[in-house]
Amino acid sequence: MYYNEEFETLPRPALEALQLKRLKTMLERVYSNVPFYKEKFASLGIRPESVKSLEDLRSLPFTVKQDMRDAYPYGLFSSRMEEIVRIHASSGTTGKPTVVGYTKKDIETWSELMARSFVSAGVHRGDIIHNSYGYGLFTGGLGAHYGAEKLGASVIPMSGGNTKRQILIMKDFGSTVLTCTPSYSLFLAEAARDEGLDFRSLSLRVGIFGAEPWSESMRREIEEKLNISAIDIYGLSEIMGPGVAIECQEAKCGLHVWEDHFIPEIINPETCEPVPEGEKGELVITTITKEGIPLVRYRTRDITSISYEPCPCGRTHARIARMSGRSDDMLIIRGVNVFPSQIESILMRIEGVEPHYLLIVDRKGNLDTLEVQVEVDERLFSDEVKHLQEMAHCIEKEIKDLLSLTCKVRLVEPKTITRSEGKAKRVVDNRPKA
Ligand code: DLL
Repeated sequence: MYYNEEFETLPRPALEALQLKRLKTMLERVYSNVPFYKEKFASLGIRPESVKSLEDLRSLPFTVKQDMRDAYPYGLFSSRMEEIVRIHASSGTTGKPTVVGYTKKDIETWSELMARSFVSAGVHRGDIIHNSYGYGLFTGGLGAHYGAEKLGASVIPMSGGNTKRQILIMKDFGSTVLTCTPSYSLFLAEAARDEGLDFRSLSLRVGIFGAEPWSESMRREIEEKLNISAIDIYGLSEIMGPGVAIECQEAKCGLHVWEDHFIPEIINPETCEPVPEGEKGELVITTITKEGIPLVRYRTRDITSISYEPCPCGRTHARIARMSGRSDDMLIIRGVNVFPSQIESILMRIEGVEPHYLLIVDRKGNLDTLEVQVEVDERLFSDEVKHLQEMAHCIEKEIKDLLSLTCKVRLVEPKTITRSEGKAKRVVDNRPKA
């Protein structure tokens, strides 16, 4: 089953011809509308018309998260603000988020790609989609929502949180599809069991999980505990949001990248040279139809491999393997993207806090936990305990305000945190590996 059979099964020569045509149009667009790209291309002596084949893409410069930060908030937009109908944002590396804008056409494209993704996962009209991705600046909630409506399924806009209510609604409304982070699905299953509810008695059939790394063993656990088929979906706000790539229910082996809208490349993150098909490297994506904020060779920092082997489902779009890590230090804790530098910038604003800290990430039950250990001025320890508690709560609140993430702050005496001789070790991640 396809949503858009013509494009999903386009023979590769036609698909590549379409990519090249769209790539050229996109390059013209950013060259005339985005000074950042005009200057970058000019400094390398490149003009949009220098790109004559898909291979020529390799001569173009990369775009990185820092470029988006430098252009904060709207500097990389390629449409006038009058054309932008939606704005989303995700974590930047320090205080400021990365901002993306969508034109009406971008929202239509995104909705279609999410609708295709739903069908690829085995979802159809008549399904009741329980959408527990967060609604808001995060792209998960609204991205899945618009795709579900485009498909013509019924969507329940649950957003995250309030687990007991989620379970009640899932049961009473007869949800057949669950969309949320993989860890939250297991949390829901556990909470349901505590309520005396067996997931097997529900109508749930399919789960579409992403926004954080997960593993094949986690898939097995989810499929067993929720009695569903679990599908991996990938995306990132910079490129669009959820629905950049998804597994098909037929093969569940690699995620099809919607190549009529995105050109994927895999590079060695150190040398930036392309790696051969099937070998692991960093995923780089060029958007070829976006209007609001098209990106040339965006370095996602996600590690995967690519395969152009035909797939039993009949889709001709390349498949990327399940994400196996990142080439930077970004953590994903309960679906929230966290850079250690963001927490550091909060800590360093607080008087009495020393520049020595450690983030301890763990998994209790099925939920990620974060403890922030930080050294504070010795004198604080001679003060009343109340002061220390107040300070810890204040830091917890600042982190919650910036990242929407609940954590535990533990203030420790100077020299408690082990010093490293080389690069400081800021993170201990005790979660099971993907
Ligand atoms: O997480 C978009 C999304 C929402 C994807 C819902 C899937 C489902 P960001 O908040 O910008 O966007 O985070 C993007 O999350 O670069 C990956 O590191 C990670 N990520 C997303 N999907 C997966 C996945 C959304 N299926 C960052 N497996 C990406 C592993 C994933 N990591």
